[in-house]
Amino acid sequence: MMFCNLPGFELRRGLPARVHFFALGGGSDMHTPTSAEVTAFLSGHRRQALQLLPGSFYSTDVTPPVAGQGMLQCAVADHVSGGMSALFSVSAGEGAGPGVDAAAAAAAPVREFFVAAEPVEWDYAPLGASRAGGTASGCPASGSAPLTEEERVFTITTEGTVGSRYRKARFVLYEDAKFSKKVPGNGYSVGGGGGAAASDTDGGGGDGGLVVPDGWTGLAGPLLSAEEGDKIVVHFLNRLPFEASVHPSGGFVSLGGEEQGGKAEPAPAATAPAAAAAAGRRRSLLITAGEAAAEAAVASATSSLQSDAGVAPGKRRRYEWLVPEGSGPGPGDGDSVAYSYGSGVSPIAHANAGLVGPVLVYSKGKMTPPQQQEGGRPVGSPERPLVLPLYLAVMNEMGSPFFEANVAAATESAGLPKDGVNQTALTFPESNLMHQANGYLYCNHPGLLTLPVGTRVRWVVFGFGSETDMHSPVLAGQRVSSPLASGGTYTVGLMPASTAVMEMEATSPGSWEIYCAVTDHYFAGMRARMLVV
Ligand SMILES: [Cu+2]
Repeated sequence: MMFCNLPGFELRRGLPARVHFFALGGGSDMHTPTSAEVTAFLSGHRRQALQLLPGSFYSTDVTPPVAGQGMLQCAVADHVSGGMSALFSVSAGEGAGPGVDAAAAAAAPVREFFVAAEPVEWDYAPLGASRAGGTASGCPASGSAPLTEEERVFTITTEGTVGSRYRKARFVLYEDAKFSKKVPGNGYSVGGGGGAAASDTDGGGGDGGLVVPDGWTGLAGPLLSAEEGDKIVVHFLNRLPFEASVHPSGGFVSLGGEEQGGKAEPAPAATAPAAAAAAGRRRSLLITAGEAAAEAAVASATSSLQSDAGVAPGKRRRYEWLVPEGSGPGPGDGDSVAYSYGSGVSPIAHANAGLVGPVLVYSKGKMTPPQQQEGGRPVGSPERPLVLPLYLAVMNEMGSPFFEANVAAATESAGLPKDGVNQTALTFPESNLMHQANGYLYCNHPGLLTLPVGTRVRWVVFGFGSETDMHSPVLAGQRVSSPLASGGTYTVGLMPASTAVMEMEATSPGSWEIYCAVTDHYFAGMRARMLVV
């Protein structure tokens, strides 16, 4: 049944349940069943989403941490729109209250984050050229090449293409409740290069060539990291012209939250882009009646297990989640397991705008978040790897709340005639599908990620999107392992709303690409560059 019409799906708090998933069908039948309220346990791994292909069958164990109502859905965007969602209820069970142990929750260590959602004028290809291509020996690290005609479909504004500049939204990490000082690198490892700001390495300049440029992580939302049993507190400020929220997966238990109006900023003016966006969403090519209905269903099926209350423009809210036992890594996962978060108000549209980030949950005592790496051993060692995001998605700018405003802005900036960018042009839809890695195409990331041989990097890999969003991240030339890559493979399969941790050791000097091995994604620009020295 569709749109949460399935009756009678009931689980019990604290009682493991085995859920059997299977899929049939054709090429569009790739599915990623997921629920924000529970995590799946599969073959020793904790998973945010399962990855189902036609003919595949998985039996997973789930243990709901609290009583209430939850929602299971396929996270593939077109499937959310089509109604592939079901509600379930969790009963309290005998002799147990509906919630978590209040005393234990009160005593849990707190991991605190100050996150704002902000508009940003983004350029997917600020160099206007490609730094992609070549191999270890074939491409100088600083070299760039003109974009080809096929590549320019995504980067140049013409009568039939929007170009590489879009207004977007992103989650930005701040130092404190003043929301005035940004955390360097959006909270990821950053620095090196002999005196760059916020060097994480011992002794400042004595960093042996390590450079992690601030800004290299692009559009990736800040990493929320915690240990199993901790509390995550997010102080959220919405600087966007529309309602937004912070909504994590991972089976976290909402401990409440409150609106914080005291220091609210003036509401962002309902600018022309916002008004156009509101009007335009109903007219854009891929927003169908089905999607509107799905968004409404998602909004109305607010779960009682998870608080993802939306925050009005200019307002603040404190979210508080317990990371319950059972959200941490499984026995096959190593020290940490990845989840992701987005804006629950309109998950698809807001993800297309840019509101997505990862969560890393460590086993007890194993957390070494990058913002706490100082003194002691150098970062990038086996014990304390650099932590960097690898955010792969085909961002559909036609599904962004800023879509109409972006077309209007492109028309104006390119000095096109009155009719401007023609939305019926054959090239138009493709020109709005941005095959980005951390927010950039064709290795346009600022600076150059430079890693001395021996550096360890923990890549937190995540994505979202629709049926085209199956990705195979490759960290070329280096020693790579992942709990989710068995049998000696060097990549992990990444479907929409999936997450993975890939551990890398820089082993081979040269200029190498980080890319998606799906060929059309590769040629459309889903590539970044790293220099191993
Ligand atoms: Cu891909």
